[in-house]
Amino acid sequence: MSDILETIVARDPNEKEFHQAVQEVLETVQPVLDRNPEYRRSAVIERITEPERVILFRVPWVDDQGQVQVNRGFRIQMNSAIGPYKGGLRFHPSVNLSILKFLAFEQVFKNALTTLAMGGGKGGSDFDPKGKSDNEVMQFCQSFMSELCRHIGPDTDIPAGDIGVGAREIGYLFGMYKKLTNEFTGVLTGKSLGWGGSLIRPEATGYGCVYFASEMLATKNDNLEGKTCLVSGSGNVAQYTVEKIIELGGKVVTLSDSSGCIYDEEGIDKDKLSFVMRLKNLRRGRISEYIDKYSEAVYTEADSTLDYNPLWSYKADCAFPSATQNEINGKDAQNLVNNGVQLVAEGANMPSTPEAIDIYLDNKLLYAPGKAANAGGVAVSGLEMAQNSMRLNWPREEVDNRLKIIMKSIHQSCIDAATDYGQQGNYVAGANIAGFVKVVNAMLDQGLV
Ligand code: NDP
Ligand code: 2IT
Repeated sequence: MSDILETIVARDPNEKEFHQAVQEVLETVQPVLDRNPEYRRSAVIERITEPERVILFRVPWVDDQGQVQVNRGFRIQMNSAIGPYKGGLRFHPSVNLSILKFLAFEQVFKNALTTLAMGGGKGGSDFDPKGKSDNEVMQFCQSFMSELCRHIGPDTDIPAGDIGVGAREIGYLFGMYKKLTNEFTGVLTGKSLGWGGSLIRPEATGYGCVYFASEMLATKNDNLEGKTCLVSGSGNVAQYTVEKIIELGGKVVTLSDSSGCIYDEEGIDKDKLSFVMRLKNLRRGRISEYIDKYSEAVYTEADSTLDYNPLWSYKADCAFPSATQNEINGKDAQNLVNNGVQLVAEGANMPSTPEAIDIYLDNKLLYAPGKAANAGGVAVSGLEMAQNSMRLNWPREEVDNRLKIIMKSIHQSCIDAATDYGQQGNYVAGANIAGFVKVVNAMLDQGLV
């Protein structure tokens, strides 16, 4: 297997996030390959690690000063064996091919776990929406969609949100797609409720992650009531993770953004969460403003000279990383263990480094990798597609119930696949193996395409 990874690294030596995601999957699916020699003969690893198509394009737009700006746009159409490409768009200055390939690769397995018919894709731009006016964001989104529109469609590729892409951006992207194609179709998910969106889609990733955590705790006859929880980030995923933890009787004591983190020993209650939602979603402010309103909380500025993140060194029972990739390193993971954390459920994609994951597994934590724990978001996107196709809207309870059933089913698939391959309780192995087998079998059925 290491020879395949070596070839992948040699081919694209600068794609370290992609290599990290591939390495984790390759290590855990080795026993599947050993049991199925056909997989080797059919070069399934070489095929599943190579995107079906990579689209890279120029995105020119005019800022409010009349200055022309140029960003780079991407769409990685990774794998369509079990359905049309599906996955979010990320707008963040750090976006590059490596980050989007890792996200698209993870998406393939995640989508397979949801039980719905969705292949994997991811896209985005190095455009930074922070500090831009609504007009600038619209100009950018329209230019971005003027190229992307020819590559997507409701049965081909259905983008959605991710970091930096929320309801506002989806609205501008959808408007431009509709104008250019003269079609009102479910080509994007995460739409607003009045024009094709699904109830529970905004909540789905955070709620789903907490449902998954509850399933893991239930295997130990435990639940979230009275548990102290660390949550990172303060965007879409973090906000609804906090909302559901509060509802289930847990106490959340941290939130963050890229500038720093807050610690509120009393717990972030419903009122404080409403303040954070208004601050982040309407005013687009910084989390540091939390302590102006709630002076009992402490704010710690992010410090890139530190080799750990202070957010992960508070005493707690559970951790829900919900910001970005590699936000928990080995030292952070050790801090979590030393401070009593027994459960890590990843709302973000690949937030833990390989060293951190080893520490969770060595210490027998209940650890849910992102591709299982945060699959609720894309799952409800799949339900949004289904509603769009039927031209119907399901009520809130119906979507939430389906989300619960899907998260339960993903949890069970992880347990079953891990057990089948002698890795009881290892959700990393379980998620990778269950997703891999489903996609690879579909690829083999469909021949060499
Ligand atoms: P948002 O843009 O709503 O929020 C992102 C949050 O993470 C912000 O608080 C942001 O802070 C912080 N953040 C982003 N980049 C960094 C960074 N490099 N360093 C530190 N903090 C950072 O995004 P989402 O909540 O939608 O996404 C969060 C994570 O969840 C991502 O990993 C995403 O891939 C994943 N995810 C999202 C899903 C969804 O449905 N939205 C579904 C499944 C996974 P700041 O404002 O300072 O940038
Ligand atoms: O990482 C993810 O699963 C998402 N950003 C959501 C993708 C989607 O299509 O809803």
